[in-house]
Amino acid sequence: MTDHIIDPSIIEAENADRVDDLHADYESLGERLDRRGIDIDTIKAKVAEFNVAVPSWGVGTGGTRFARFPGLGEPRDIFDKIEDCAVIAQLTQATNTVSLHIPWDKADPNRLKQAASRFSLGFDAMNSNTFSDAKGQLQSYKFGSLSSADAATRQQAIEHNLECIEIGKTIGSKALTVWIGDGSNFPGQTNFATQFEHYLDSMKAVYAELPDDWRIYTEHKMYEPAFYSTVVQDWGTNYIIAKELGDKAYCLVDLGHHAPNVNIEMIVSRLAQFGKLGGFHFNDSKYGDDDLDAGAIDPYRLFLVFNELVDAEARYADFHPAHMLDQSHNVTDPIESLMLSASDVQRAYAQALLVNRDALQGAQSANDALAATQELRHAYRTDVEPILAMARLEKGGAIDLLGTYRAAGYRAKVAEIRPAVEGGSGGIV
Ligand SMILES: [Mn+2]
Repeated sequence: MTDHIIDPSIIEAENADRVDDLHADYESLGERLDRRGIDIDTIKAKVAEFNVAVPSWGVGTGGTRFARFPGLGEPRDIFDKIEDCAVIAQLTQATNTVSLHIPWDKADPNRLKQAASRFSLGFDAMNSNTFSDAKGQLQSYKFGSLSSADAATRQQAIEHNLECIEIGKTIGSKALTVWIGDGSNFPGQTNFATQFEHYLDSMKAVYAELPDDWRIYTEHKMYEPAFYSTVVQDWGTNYIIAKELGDKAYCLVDLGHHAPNVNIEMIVSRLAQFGKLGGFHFNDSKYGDDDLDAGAIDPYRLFLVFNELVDAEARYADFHPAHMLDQSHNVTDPIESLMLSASDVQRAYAQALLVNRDALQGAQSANDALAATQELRHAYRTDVEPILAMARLEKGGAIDLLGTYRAAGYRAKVAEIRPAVEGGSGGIV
């Protein structure tokens, strides 16, 4: 029995106003796809199965290094965050797991499990934090953590990651994501080789304690908070790490962690080809690691990433990368942003499923560049919204995500019981 935060009768009433139009749109799209040899129900079934994890820190209002402007009714703790995640899952029917961040979300693991299972939510990857100092910790991470020059600091960072695994084991997580802020701000500040050696040794100590049915994801990022060099700066280094650690180690691709204009979809293809693509942190960016909503700036790039994923799905056995949103909401209601982002990730997947792979391969073999790229653009230009909405409707979600969420008045209701806060843990990772 799943508890519902939004009264299902509100969703039903909102859907009732839109259901006739949706059926007409779905039928019309179905006819057009049929002419292209595509069965709309097959696409819808795949979309319905697709899930993307919501990060616990995403439901709090984000901020920049300049300021943070709190929103109304922000979650006070992890249990409020789980309720916000339950709202997103209820309306989108596309986000059935939550990804926790330790120590931000530290609580009795049994209570965490109980709170999530009330809403039929599971837990995605655990995220460790050695990029900031937790209250009362003995060693500071100011000059690094897993790669620190100081052995005691490295040991503390290893133990923190092991604690994340322990918590994860209790709540049913199956993965640990490690992102570090380690690097340097000045040429000469650190020795690249020594620092990376320290990092690898520390990660090997963490990997040694990873349960057999777990995966460890390492996340690369080219800059920030270190501005001259970072230890895990790009996919090449990330691939080396995954190879050094072993079969349970995979690379995680955060779309915002690359230099502008980098061909991320090709990185996706390379990592998939060599069995080391672990998963994604979806977001969008204009200038750097902006953490804008997925699909907000360059939806075509998101589509091209999914084009590679659909290709890889058919090409490789046992291919199941993890999907998570990782974005920061500075000027929007985080629930609204996360709902629409989950939907936009699903949209890119649905569009990628429409690509005629045989036609594409034929054009590629014939060196017909224009026909090949037209095949992609044709799929991308198809408005798949009726497929997404129908998948939601059939699972009890909302045809119109934004309209239904606003009609339910959730934010105003929680604002009455959740006092306004300053600061908080909405961050960028
Ligand atoms: Mn990330």
